[in-house]
Amino acid sequence: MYTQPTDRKELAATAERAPRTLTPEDAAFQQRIDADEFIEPRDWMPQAYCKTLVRQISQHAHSEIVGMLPEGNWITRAPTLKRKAILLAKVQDEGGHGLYLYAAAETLGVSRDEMIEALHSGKAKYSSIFNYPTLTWADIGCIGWLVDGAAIMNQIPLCRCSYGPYARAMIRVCKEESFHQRQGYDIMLALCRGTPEQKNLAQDALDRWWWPVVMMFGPSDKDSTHSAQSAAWKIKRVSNDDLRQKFIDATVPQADLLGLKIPDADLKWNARRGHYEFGAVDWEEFWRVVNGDGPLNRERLAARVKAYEDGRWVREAATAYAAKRGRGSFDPDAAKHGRDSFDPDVAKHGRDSFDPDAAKHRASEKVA
Ligand code: FAQ
Repeated sequence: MYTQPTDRKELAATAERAPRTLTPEDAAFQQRIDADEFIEPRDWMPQAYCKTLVRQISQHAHSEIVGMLPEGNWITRAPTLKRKAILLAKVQDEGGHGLYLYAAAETLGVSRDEMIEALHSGKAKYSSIFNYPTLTWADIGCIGWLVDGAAIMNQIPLCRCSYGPYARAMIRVCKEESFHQRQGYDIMLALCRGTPEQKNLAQDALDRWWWPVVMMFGPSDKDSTHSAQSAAWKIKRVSNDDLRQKFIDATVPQADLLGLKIPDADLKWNARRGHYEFGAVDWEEFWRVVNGDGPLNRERLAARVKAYEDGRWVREAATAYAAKRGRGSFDPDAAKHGRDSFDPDVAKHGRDSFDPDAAKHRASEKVA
């Protein structure tokens, strides 16, 4: 789907050292941005633009993949078969989002291995929200309702971001997130219409998730290091604080409908501003979690590293198979276009040596 221009290989590494004087290329690039043109992988771009995108898109991809863990924790314990099937599909969707995003970042010349290494070594960030535990089934409702709700609020403007592959990936992601948000709200609705114990579970989950979700939008605009430049490049179309406000304005009526109380004593409608006022965010907690010391940071990273190690044999087998077929490495593009599509019969019985006996046996299996 995406090409990988090799001349970008060094861009991310050298961007910070690049002089910040405005060259004619920089000016022409900014004109394209100002004219709302999409920037495509083979187009000229400033090194710092490339580096910012690699940072943001890869962190976004890591968030999707790490984000599978808290909900994955409940697949075996979903209360009904229907809820289990829905949750399985949702968690699988998040894995898919991670893959679109890694592919979008690869168009900038960074490899999947480099990105995964940065995640596993703790160098790359992922969203703070996924370092909190899922203690009850109501937490799964809150993740869909609030975490996916916040993710959509942040990602809809990204559908118009200036980098084409990222913007296009976001369109599909947002459609799926919108379904995820509704399924979360549906869980909350069922709990709030249930027994008093069920409603208490819903309130308890909201009490624990509300502030971490409010923090998800990132530091306040005055403390945000990347916002000004990202806005100038139209990577960011709406600021962290504006998105946070939009999210709170949209979510308070939803909580009212559920009959739940948002855990913020300072929350009140300001008719003059047309917005809700809200209490102070605990930024110390935010930075503690971002910097690796949240409730489950270590467990989340350890789970990702283990999954990577457990899957090593699959990658090795795919590479060995590709080498046997005359290529050095597994080519996902070829696999997608069916040139080497997986054939379970061949995998089971081996293509290279024809064994008439085995063939006869297979035929009789089919007849029986
Ligand atoms: N967590 O200068 P800014 C989802 C870092 S997807 C951790 O404002 P920027 C789907 C930031 O990286 C959720 N770190 O940065 C799902 C920077 O550090 P750096 C993820 C954070 O980039 C649902 C530093 O603070 N979504 O939930 C966070 O301009 C359910 C300074 O901040 C995206 O990634 C944080 N919350 O704005 C999956 C969307 N906030 O890199 C499963 C794309 C900030 O200099 C289940 N990303 N930091 O070391 C963005 O829109 C932006 O990157 C922001 C941050 C808005 C997150």
